[in-house]
Amino acid sequence: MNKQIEAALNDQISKEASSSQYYLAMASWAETKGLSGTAFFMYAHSDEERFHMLKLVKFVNERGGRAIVPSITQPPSDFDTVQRMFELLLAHELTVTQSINEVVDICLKEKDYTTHNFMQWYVSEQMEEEALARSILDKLNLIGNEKGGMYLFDREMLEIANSSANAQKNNG
Ligand code: OFO
Repeated sequence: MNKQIEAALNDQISKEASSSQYYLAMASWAETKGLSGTAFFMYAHSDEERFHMLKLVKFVNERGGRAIVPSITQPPSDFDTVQRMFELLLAHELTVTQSINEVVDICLKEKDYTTHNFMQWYVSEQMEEEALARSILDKLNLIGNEKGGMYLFDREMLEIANSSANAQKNNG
């Protein structure tokens, strides 16, 4: 495997691992605030990021490179408000999108069309994740500080997490 591509993919492996830790910290914070639906959503999101990492690890190794398992850095443990937490989530996803785009760019420069093709899955995944984060933030803006609204929001987060888990099951 081209060394530059291998390094870029290993860097992405590290970013996906950090994303998983970050969302796990958000899940834990939400759980301690009694927001069980939001916590469930974040636990599932953390698992998804681990899956993104594993998919890259396997790809690198199968293509003759060597995937490096990154060290764990401690994410923040306090997120202040649910709104702030989702703002951070969106900001984080935007940096991940940028990083995916950089990998795609390197693939084109190095004429590695196989990795380019593989990375398209991540390009679409980022589009979906950004759209979901924006729609959740829109809901939170509508609710404002209303307590009853937050209760319904939390229940909806549970539904969103369940329906995305079912969609993934159906897509194999
Ligand atoms: Fe891996 O998709 Fe979010 O970060």
